[in-house]
Amino acid sequence: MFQISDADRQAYEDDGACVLRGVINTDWQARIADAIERDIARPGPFFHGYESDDGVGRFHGNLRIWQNDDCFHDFCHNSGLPELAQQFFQSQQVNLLYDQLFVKEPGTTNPTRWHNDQPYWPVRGWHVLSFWMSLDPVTEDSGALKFVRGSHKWDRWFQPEKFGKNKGVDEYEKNKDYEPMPDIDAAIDDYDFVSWELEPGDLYVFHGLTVHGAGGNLRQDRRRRGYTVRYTGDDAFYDTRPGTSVPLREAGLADGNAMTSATYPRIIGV
Ligand SMILES: O=C(O)CCC(=O)C(=O)O
Repeated sequence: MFQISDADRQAYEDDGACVLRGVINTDWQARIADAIERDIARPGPFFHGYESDDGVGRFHGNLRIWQNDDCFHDFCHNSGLPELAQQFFQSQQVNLLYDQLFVKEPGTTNPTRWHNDQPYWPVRGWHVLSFWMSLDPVTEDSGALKFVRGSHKWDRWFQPEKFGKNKGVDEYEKNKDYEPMPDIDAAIDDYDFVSWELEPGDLYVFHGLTVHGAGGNLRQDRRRRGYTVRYTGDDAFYDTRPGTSVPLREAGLADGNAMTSATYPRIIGV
């Protein structure tokens, strides 16, 4: 099993994001690449692709795809990612939150707007993270993610907004306790960022409250097939606050419940 170092865990705790190299083997990469093509050809019920900003390229988004495809199901449960999440959380239990695709085809200029994830999710608590991988090399000009260093500790909950003109589900209620995302691009020198280029097999690891975004895929020679899997640990509880993503709500859970349910299966622990 892949073992994280103390430095990895410290970077995740301090900065809200870190990178792990060479975690996902080529067999898994090939299987996920095939599963992505299946999802693009026949997306499941939570498809939320975005119109391209300028009519060029294509931005395919979809979530909870593990429930629709055996390969994603197997990967979320049996690839070693739950054990990796456990190492970051130092937790007894790990639950799957959900998985999601962000495929930017060559020449898709749509940026991924600055946001933090946990306001979109019906979860409170500290043990909430994402692993993000790409089946293609990722460079700044193909849409590498950028993270605002330390922003997970701001305890600021930014109002979810759509990532673009959408096809499919993706609408958000207003939550009066959320605040609008500041115009980070207009004050770029005021922020400290971390970002990395990735090779297939590498992972970004980031906290649910870390502010992040990405440019478009300006490359003509390369796709950016981003796939992310999110997990929770002991300190994570179902939260019915308004503003969260409707497809991520679980009718069977009440406010404050442990996450474990059909939608958020317990993978490690009892
Ligand atoms: O891949 C992207 O462009 C966005 C990814 C993202 O925001 C996330 O995984 O939370």
